[in-house]
Parts: sequence; C-alpha cells; structure tokens
Amino acid sequence: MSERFLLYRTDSGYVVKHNERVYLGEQRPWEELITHEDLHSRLANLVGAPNPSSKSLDDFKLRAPIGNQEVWAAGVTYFRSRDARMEESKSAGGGDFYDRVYSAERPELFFKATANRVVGHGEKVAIRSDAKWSVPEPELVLLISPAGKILGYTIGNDMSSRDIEGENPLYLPQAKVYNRSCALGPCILVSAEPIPRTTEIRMEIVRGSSAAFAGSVNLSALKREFSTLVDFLYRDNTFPNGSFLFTGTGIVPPDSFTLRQGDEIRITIEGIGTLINSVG
Ligand code: DO4
Ligand code: MG
Repeated sequence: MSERFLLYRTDSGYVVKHNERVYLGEQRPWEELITHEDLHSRLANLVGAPNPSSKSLDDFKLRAPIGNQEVWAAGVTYFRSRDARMEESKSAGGGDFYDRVYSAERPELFFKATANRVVGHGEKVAIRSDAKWSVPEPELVLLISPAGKILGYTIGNDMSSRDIEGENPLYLPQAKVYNRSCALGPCILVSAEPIPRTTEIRMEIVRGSSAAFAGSVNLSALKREFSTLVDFLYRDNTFPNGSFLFTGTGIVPPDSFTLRQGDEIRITIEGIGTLINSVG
C-alpha cells in the first residue's frame, strides 16, 4: 500500500484521498490537525479503518489548506529566478544583490502572507492596483510543524509585482504582500518519503480560449535543500502554529508578459494535483 495521502480542507471538515478512495475525517480544528508532529500516522489510522466514503471529491467545496499559520517564502532558489531579478532591477542598481544571494550560504527568506491574504483552489487572486507588470510564481510549498519537521507539500502561487520589486529591492514586501497575493491548494500531500527531486512543476496561463504562457521546471533545478531553508527560517524564530514555506520559482514568463484580469492560472505539481485560480 502506498503511504501517500492527499489531505483536503473542505466546507464539511477534512477529507483524505488515498488509493483513489475518499475518507472523511472527524471534525477537529484544521490547525490542530495539520500541525500535529505525527500527521502521517494520524492519516494512516483514518484510512486504516474500513470506512471509505461513497462520496467523490467533487461533492465537497474545497478551502485553502491553511489555518492560522504564517506563510513565508524563499527567493532566488533557481537560476532562472536569479536571472530574471537581475535583469528587472539592473537600472535600479539592484542586480548584484540577486547574484550574491543565489550563491550565499544564507538564503533569501521573506514574509509572504497571513491566512486572510490567502485564497484556495478556484478562488480569485489579485493584481495590485498600482502595479503595471504582474506575474504568478508557481512554487512547491512546504508545510512545517512547530518543531520544524516537514509534514507535507502543497502548491502555491506567489503573486508578484515585478515593476515594483524591480524599481527598488527594498520594495519587495509591497511587491509580494497584499490582499489575495497568495494561493495555496488544492490539497496537502502527506507522505512518509520526501517528495522526489525528479518532480515536475508546470504552469499554464489561459487567456480567453488560448494559452498565453506555458512553462515547466524540474525540482532538481532547485539549488537549496529543503532542510537548509527550514533551518534558516526556524533559527531564533518560533512558529507555535507551524508554517508554510514557498520554495521559490523556476518558471518566469518572458518580460513582455503581464497578467490581465480574467486570466486563468493553472499550476500542476506531480503527485499533488493542479491549483487553478483566475485573476479578478
Ligand atoms: O527576491 C525576490 C523574490 C524571489 C522569489 O519570490 C522567487 O524566486 O520565487
Ligand atoms: Mg517566489
């Protein structure tokens, strides 16, 4: 039996998908469930009882898989991201910072969102009203326990205003943190094994009925170890409710591309699923 569980937060409690079967969890606060140090065993116990539901996932309204955790993000963890930031901030004299952080021992980590700024699968992400160049950033996101253990993986969209970030690196928080600037979902992959480094991340942006952009990257191109990112995040920092940590983007649309209202963003990570959000 494969030991991988897909954990969904829904309007009617939590739901686990395992070997194509759906199991309904007992009612309990989401934050208490997902930050349990032994989340994997809890889910294994649930699916061990012979009670699969006759319902399918389509019968449930999905919610963003976040309780009261802080959301943080690592940046410039792929060469493609380093290149894009160097280019966008060249005229502001910021290019060198990105090159240096890419190869430094200390990673770039920044605060991304509180739960009220996060949307789930099927909900709308936003473009800042004062931004002229906006992109989605498709990323693998770690769910980390209060003790710093990686409990699971989900899909994230780190919506970013590239013109604001490129004007001055000190504007990064404004380019990254605003209402509906962060999407998470559709579920959390809880697995006894780390997610394979061969995993592919894909993004497609649909405008009207055609693809405005499509790209992919392999997790093997991520320069940092997950454990290093977690070590730095948890150094002298406590997370009583656990945390989510974006691991950076390796897919950057060409500089001529900016998001528009109505665009649909589809991010797929092998083994987890597809997170779909439109801009509105
Ligand atoms: O430093 C800018 C942000 C980088 C980022 O969000 C990424 O590389 O994913
Ligand atoms: Mg990012």
